Amino acid sequence: MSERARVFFACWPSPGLARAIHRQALRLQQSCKGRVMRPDTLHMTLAFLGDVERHRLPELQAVASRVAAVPFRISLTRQGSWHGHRIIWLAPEEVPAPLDLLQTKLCAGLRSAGFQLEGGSYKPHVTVLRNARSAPAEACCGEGLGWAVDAFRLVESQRLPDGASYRTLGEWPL
Ligand code: 2AM
Repeated sequence: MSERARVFFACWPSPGLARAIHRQALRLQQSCKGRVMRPDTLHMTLAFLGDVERHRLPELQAVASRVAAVPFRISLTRQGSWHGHRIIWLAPEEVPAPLDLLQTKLCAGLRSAGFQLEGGSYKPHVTVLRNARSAPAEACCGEGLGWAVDAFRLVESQRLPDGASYRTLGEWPL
């Protein structure tokens, strides 16, 4: 096992919601093409750390356990693309205050523990297609997919030829 782990914090949908997001991804794939993310890999990233030395993983877990945040609901109502239409995502119309606070507190805790994070504004989203060829024709994905977020995870990403494989290193309730 390598001495470094590629890690990030994210919210993970329930299996039922992941299936509903996946169905929307399959609909989008018909026009946008690209590769559909497997239902079990769908997530909304809170903070991406990149490569971290494994002996520091307990520090990440300690930061997460100190984050005080409350559960919240979002509705994935928007769909769009980035990176020349290669990434297709679903996103909430608005960032509710508890999501903003969770992400802000987590990032502040990580930075004060000495971890480096990219700057820039937080844009919560669930990537559903990669290597797509065109943007979604509609900016709205129907009535929206409701998501009651009540936990967040620390996850290790292993990049494999047929997509990423994710391993949960810890989960914290809100
Ligand atoms: P995204 O693809 O949904 O945007 C693990 O790599 C996850 O961290 C990715 O699924 C990605 O979410 C997110 N991430 C955020 N910033 C990243 C970066 N600079 N490089 C790779 N992944 C990043």
